Amino acid sequence: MPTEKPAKATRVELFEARVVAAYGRRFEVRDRAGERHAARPRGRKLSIVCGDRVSCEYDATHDEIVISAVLPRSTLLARANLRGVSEPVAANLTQLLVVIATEPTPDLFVLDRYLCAATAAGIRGHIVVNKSDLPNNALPISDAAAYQAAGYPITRCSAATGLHLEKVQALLRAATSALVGQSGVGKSSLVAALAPSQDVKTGELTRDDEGRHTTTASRAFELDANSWLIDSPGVRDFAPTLEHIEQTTLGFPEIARLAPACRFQDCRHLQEPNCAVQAAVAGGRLNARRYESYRRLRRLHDDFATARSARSHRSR
Ligand SMILES: Nc1nc2c(ncn2[C@@H]2O[C@H](COP(=O)(O)OP(=O)(O)O)[C@@H](O)[C@H]2O)c(=O)[nH]1
Ligand SMILES: [Mg+2]
Ligand SMILES: [Zn+2]
Repeated sequence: MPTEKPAKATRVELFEARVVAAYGRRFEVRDRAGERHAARPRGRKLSIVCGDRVSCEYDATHDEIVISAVLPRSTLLARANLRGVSEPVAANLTQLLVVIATEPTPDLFVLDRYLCAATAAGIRGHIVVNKSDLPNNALPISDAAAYQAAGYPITRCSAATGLHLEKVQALLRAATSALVGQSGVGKSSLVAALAPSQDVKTGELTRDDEGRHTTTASRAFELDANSWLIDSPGVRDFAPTLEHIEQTTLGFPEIARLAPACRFQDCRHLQEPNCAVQAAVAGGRLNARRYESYRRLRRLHDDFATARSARSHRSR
């Protein structure tokens, strides 16, 4: 009678960790004891982003750490790629700090789209106006008033001089926040000022087209036991994924407040008669630029929907 082979001793240790850096398909995880390890995902299917909590296995045979599973996420910030397909950006955020500055000139439409993405993901959106030491105001009073009326708080600060950094610090307490925005607005400078004990420079640095240094990866920094700050690479443009967004208001809080007074429940607030949103724009009660931003996002949404249905027809 053949004797059963003894099970081969596979020394695999399991542990939980947080993803603190993501470079494409390479990751860095931080375990409960605070140690950082390089890790690779098991298989191609796992979608992993900065901020994720993951189960890891230490494979002693190959002396490597493998991410075997992603634990359930409380929130997921996503963006739409050029085809309108959703791509995850960061997980488990409670707050999105969209940074603008005098330099580079703010694109308020990009700011709006970030704020919509935050709303769609159930994350608090907050505007940070950095480089407030410079003479030009990055956010004119009328625009600032429109954001405040919509319900987005604004904090003006300077990473360079330290002006009002204590306000930003208070904002970050007991939150998992991400800094997003155009390249060069000062996101990495803010992280360096707010998390001085951490080596912010450890992020991979490359030069962009204009020869400036930019971080190529998203990195999470632990501020204290329950406060995390994620620095993300600069972007030229950002489109929110529109799959989870509220269809009649696209994540604009001030439009959501007006929409119940529209004649049609599914009013798109474009040409429809008896539309409370169009009436508010005409009456000066809704900021015209924010409304234009809504119309542009609506157009993008429709373009994505058309492209999606064309693709599904072709694949049939
Ligand atoms: N005047 C001024 N310059 C700043 C401030 N914060 C950052 N900068 C500069 O803006 C440039 C871009 O900063 P960086 O942190 O790399 O921006 P990021 O691309 O958003 O991460 C650097 O030259 C910084 O020194 C600020 O508060 N005031
Ligand atoms: Mg940076
Ligand atoms: Zn309407």
